[in-house]
Amino acid sequence: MNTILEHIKTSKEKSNKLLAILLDPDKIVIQNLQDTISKIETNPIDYILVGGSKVIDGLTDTIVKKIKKLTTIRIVLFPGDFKQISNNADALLFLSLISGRNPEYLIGQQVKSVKKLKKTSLEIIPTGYILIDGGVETSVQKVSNTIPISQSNIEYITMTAIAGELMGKQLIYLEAGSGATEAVSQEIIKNVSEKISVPLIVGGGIRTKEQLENAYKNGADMVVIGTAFEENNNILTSIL
Ligand code: 1GP
Repeated sequence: MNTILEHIKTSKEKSNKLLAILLDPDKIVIQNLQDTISKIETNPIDYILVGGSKVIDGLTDTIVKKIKKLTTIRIVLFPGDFKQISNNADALLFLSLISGRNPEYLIGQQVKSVKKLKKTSLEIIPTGYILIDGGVETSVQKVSNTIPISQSNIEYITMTAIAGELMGKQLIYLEAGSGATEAVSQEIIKNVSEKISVPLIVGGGIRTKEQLENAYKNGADMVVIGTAFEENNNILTSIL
């Protein structure tokens, strides 16, 4: 099987747009997990992302193991903290919050994860994570103690993405924050996607078919949906 990064890159070359569902271990109702996963499986979902800003120790690993038993869809960790790294997933978005100026989330958490990563077979994908103002103060902003970039500052967002690519990031993730009231604008997605050559992930506040299609049309290679699915497990049928 291709690595996940190879699959994302090949999909980009072929303009096959990808969709990932984000499950936050902190918000999952374990008793409903089987039903949640079957709702994901009946739709063309490429990846399950698992992660959250505040997750109690050990819970991510427990949830990942349970999801693995229920589906063959590959699991990609999207950790808010190095303690969320689970060897039972398939890959790790090795995030660096390049929009922020907090060294802890630029390099500190990554250093803390090394002991674990040295012993793992997880596919590690260097990802430049860019937090953009999504209209509300999101958990990422609070936990990382960083300031999101204003949606009006397109040039700065684009330069941040380019700098990320030049630093060797294999993916760029434009994040409006979970539960954002304002998703990343079409203009931002278009500008960034035109200026970088690595695949572009977009997430935060995407709830409708129109938003999803617009993100794809403007150059998102993969979209991540969390809150909308969490609030209504049947939403995918109306979005896709
Ligand atoms: C959050 O980008 C993801 O990190 C998904 O955001 O929960 O708003 O869909 P939502």
